[in-house]
Amino acid sequence: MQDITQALSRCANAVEAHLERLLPSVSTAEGEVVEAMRYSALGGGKRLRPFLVMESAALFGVDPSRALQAAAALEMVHCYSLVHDDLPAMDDSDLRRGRATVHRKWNDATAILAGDGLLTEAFTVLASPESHPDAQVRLELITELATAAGAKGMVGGQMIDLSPDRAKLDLAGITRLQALKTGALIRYACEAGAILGQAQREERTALRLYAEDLGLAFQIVDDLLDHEATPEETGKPTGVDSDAGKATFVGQLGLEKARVRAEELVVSAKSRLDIFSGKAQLLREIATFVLERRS
Ligand code: GRG
Repeated sequence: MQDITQALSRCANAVEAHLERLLPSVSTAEGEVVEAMRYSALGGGKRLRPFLVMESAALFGVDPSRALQAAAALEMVHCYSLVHDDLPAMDDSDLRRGRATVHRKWNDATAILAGDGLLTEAFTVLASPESHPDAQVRLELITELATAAGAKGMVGGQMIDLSPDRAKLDLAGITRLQALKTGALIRYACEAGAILGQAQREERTALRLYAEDLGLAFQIVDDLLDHEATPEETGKPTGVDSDAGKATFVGQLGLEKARVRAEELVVSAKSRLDIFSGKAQLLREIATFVLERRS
C-alpha cells in the first residue's frame, strides 16, 4: 500500500505541474472563468484517472511526456464533470475536495462556464502534436474521449441518474448507469494508454475489461464510503445521504454483499492483466488501493 500511495502521489504531482502549464493564466479580461477553471483542476483529487493513463501507457513503453498530455486532458474532463455535478440543478453540493464548490465560491454561471472551459480545453490538449506525432492516434484519442464523456457515456449516465425513474432501478439498471456515469472515463483512461501505445487488439481488450471491473468496484466502494460519510465530508446536513432516494449498490445488495462484490471485481480486474505479467504490477496495486481507499 505504501508503494502504490507513493506512486499515485508522484503521478499526482506530475499531473498537477502539467495542468499548471496547460491551463491558461489569469491575466486576461476573462480572467474570472480561468481562475475558476484553475481552482477546480489544481490542488486536489487523487488523480486516479491520470494514473491509469500513465500506467496503461507505460505497459507499451510510451514516452511519459506524451501520456501526461492525455492524462491531463482526461483530468480536465473529470474536473468539469465534478463542477457541473455540484451545481444546484444537479447534486447541489457545497464542498468538493474539502473546499467550497465552484458555484459556491463564485456563482452558478461561472461554474457552468468553468466546466465548459475545462471540457473544451481538454480537446485542444489532445489535438496538440505534443500528445502524439501521428495525427491518426490523436484523432482516436479525441474521438474515444468524446464518446466516453458524451451522451453515450458519462453525460448519458448522469441523465439516467437525474431521471424520475432513477429510484426504481434494479441492480442491472444501477450497473448500467454507473458503467456510463463513472465507468466510461475510467475505461477511457486505460484505453488511452493502449491507443498511445498502439497496442495489439488482445492487449487493448484486456485493459478494457480490467477498467470495466475496476470502474464498477470504484463505484461500489464510493457507495460504501457515501454510506459512512460525515456531513463535513459530504457538505450535506446530518442524515442526508448524497444518494438519498436513489437506488444504490449498497441499497440493493446490503453492506456486506456490496463489499464482497467489490472485492470480487478487484480480483477479476487483476486477473485481466495476466497477459502483461510483471509489467502491470502498479495497475494491480491501484486496484487494491481503489478497494481500500477512504476518500
Ligand atoms: C455533470 C455531465 C456530468 C457528469 C457528472 C462523474 C459524475 C458525472 C459526477 C460525480 C458525482 C460523484 C461524486 C460520483 C461518485 C463517483 C465519483 C466520480 C467520485 C469522484 O471521483 P474521484 O473519487 O474524485 O476520483 P477525485 O476528487 O479524487 O478526483
